[in-house]
Amino acid sequence: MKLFYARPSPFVRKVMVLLNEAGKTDEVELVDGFGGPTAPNADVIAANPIGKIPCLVRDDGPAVYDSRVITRYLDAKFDAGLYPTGDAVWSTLTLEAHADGMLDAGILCVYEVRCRDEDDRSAAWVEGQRAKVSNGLDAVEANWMDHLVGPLDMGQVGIGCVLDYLDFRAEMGGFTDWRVGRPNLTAWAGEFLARPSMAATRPE
Ligand SMILES: N[C@@H](CCC(=O)N[C@@H](CS)C(=O)NCC(=O)O)C(=O)O
Repeated sequence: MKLFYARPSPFVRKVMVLLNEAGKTDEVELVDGFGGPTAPNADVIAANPIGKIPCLVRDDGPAVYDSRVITRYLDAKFDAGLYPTGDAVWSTLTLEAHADGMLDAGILCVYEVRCRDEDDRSAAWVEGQRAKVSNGLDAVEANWMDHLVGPLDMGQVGIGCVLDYLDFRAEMGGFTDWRVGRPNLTAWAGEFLARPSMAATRPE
């Protein structure tokens, strides 16, 4: 299998964390998939017409995307156990979607700087995206701490990827320190972000 990849991408990172947790990083060949809305990557588009990474090219079937589908696919293939069975799966999927929503908003803030000339940027629109991130983090602090300290799942991995991304792109995205006013999340992150799978995939 080949994975269109870029180390800074938090969506790619979710997939890499799962592979690390499953001990299956050798099963996937990493292929440079760097691109963006104003600099599309033709190889990525050939596999995923939306032009986004991660995109997993299977040896035995059509390409699989986006990140949530890839993680579900690899979890099933390698029996990784990062999605619970029964009704518990709905909380995991919702938290993963919640994390992805914050990442989508955060990436749009970064693209605003990377892809648009200064005169074309909208401060109000970027502020709206930052508010989605901030509201999302407040909701995690208020409602999801019991889930975060439970058995490892892709919801937790998604939140971990959000937090490191906000630090990594703090300057370009104009993100404030997510720790301020969120003591529970801060305490949880201290331990979670030190996991070997998180340390091995940190954005750089
Ligand atoms: N919903 C997608 C989002 C993926 C995404 O936004 N990837 C970014 C890199 S972090 C990308 O490929 N951007 C290129 C583009 O927007 O053209 C997923 O979960 O995989």
